[in-house]
Amino acid sequence: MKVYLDNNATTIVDPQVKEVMDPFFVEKYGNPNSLHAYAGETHLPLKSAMEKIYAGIHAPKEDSVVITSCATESNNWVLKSIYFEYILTGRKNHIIVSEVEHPSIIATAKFIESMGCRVTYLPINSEGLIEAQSVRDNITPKTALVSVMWANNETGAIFPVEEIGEICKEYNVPFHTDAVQAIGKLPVDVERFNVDYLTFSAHKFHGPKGVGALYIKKGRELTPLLHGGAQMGGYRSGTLNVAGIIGMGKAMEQAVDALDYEMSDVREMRDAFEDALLEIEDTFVVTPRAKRTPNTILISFRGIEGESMLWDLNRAGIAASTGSACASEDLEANSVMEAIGADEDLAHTAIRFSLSRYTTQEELDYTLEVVKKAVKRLREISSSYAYAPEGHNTKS
Ligand code: C6P
Repeated sequence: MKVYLDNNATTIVDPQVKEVMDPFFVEKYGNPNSLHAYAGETHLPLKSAMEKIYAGIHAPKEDSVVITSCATESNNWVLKSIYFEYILTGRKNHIIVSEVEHPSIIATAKFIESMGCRVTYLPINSEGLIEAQSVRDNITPKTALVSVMWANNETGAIFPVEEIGEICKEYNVPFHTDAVQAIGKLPVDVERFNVDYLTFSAHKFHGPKGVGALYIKKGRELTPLLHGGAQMGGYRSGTLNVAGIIGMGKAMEQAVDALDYEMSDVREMRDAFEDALLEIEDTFVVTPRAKRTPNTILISFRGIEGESMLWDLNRAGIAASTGSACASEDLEANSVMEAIGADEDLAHTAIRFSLSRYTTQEELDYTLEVVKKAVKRLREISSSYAYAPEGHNTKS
């Protein structure tokens, strides 16, 4: 059996998404900016895709949604533009981010920090959550941006974007949120949440890879990312990724349609699976369920290196991760576990299971059995875990 439980890293492309993209490779391959019929046949499908994307995040028509190549690009763009617009010009000197943002924010923040910007990294509490008050406490008249993710990719923790949006509005500080892990899992509404910039990426909600986006509220201008032929309103020049945009539009429409299923059925399956995992002795989950996206579990099995568990799972055909896919190869401790101050042993034991609307009960039942066997086997050979088969195990 093959089971895919790494949906926070990427998702299967929905077959209907692939179907709407297909004609735009070999049949309808015109450049939308040309002046002939090949171009013309891309115009309506592109318009309709963009309408679906706007509707999915409740973006008013007068605002901009610029299609990028991925969320990493969108995140880099916001922070570097803020640097160009505010820091370099000396108008402001400070930004605020959370300490558990995706590396595309953290590494960019560190880069602009090295160029003279002051950066506040907001800590998470013991439940892996940010307190909105910490944003208020750190805003100064020189703050040029607050960037706090909508939901964390490792724990699924949902951050208080509504309150943060309110605070930023009160102080007139631009608010950016990385909503990569929120689209299709939580209701996303840029107006209600007072968001100025919002990042997302199609491959996290059953769309194609290589297509991301940045929402920009009217009046919150950004430095163009790519100067050139003035596509995408002059923000990001370059021939449009026609098939990708059309795929993202369809994926967004489906994400909106499937939201109730995700928030009820996927959540129920996740909760039952998590209950069963927690029956295994010495297992820990950091963030309370009600404060998490419906599909995510970050769980620690004391005494078991995350990578060893992944090895056993992989041999049984199950795909999971030890955290963020882009940090999985370095064998470092899970970054969120470290940030909450988990002890060194526990920080190395985290496994992330992330479900999707394609996950079945049968797959979860099978995974549970494999996990139980792996825990038994790995604890028997663990040097940091004293294992007693009768259940009298003691913590190291
Ligand atoms: N997180 C994970 O395993 P790209 O690939 O550039 O479209 O997305 C980057 C990105 C940005 N923000 C968040 C919150 C993300 O979760 C990701 C991707 C994957 O958690 C791969 S590292």
